[in-house]
Amino acid sequence: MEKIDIGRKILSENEKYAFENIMFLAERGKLCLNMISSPGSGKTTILARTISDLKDKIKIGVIEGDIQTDIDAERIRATEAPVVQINTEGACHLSAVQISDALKKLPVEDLDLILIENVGNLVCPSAFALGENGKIAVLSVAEGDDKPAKYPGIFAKSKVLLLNKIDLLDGGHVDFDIERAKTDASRLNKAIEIFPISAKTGEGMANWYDWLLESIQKT
Ligand SMILES: Nc1nc2c(ncn2[C@@H]2O[C@H](COP(=O)(O)OP(=O)(O)OP(=O)(O)O)[C@@H](O)[C@H]2O)c(=O)[nH]1
Ligand SMILES: [Mg+2]
Repeated sequence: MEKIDIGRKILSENEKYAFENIMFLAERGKLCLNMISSPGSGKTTILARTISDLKDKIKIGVIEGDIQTDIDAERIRATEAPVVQINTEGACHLSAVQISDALKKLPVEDLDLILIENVGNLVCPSAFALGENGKIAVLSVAEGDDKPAKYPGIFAKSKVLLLNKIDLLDGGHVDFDIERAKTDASRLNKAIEIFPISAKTGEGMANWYDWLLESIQKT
């Protein structure tokens, strides 16, 4: 019986669109980052605060990925940034063809930066290239400091790790050893930049903004 390797074929189709997205962005000199984390680690909160805090410096467009609803797109719309919502209707990750369609709906020429919020999940999104210039992993201190060791894929592939919700460390509400998370992530990925932040209080966000502005300059 002939063996059909369906998994490989789907990935190849995704890679084809990812390559088209890479070309589309490169021709226009635009930086595009793919934000990945578990549900609720604070992706949308980080995006909204980043847009507001940098509004006098850069124009940011957002592609929101969720299984259902446009709740996150509404939160981004409140910042007045252009946003496209994608509903995957059950799929646990965004795919490159969805990003290709979304890029056509954004005013890309007017933007300095495109941020993609992937479907909340530490596993599948890391396996599907979207044509982005880099992945940004978010891990909140409420999730446990063992996550880089237990879910290595995303930490191995990301340019930046945002350790969010550090405000919760004050008062001992959660046990999270920042040094352990940093050591484990750096062991998986020597180049990863790690910024402890609180999207709620703004603590540490300046380091993330400096990295973003420098990366836009280099693109
Ligand atoms: N204490 C604290 N809470 C935060 C922080 N950042 C986000 N939150 C809260 O965490 C919850 C989830 O935040 P979201 O921004 O919706 O998380 P998300 O990663 O976008 O979630 P999904 O899109 O569902 O995957 C909200 O109640 C936020 O107010 C933070 O730095 N500190
Ligand atoms: Mg969100």
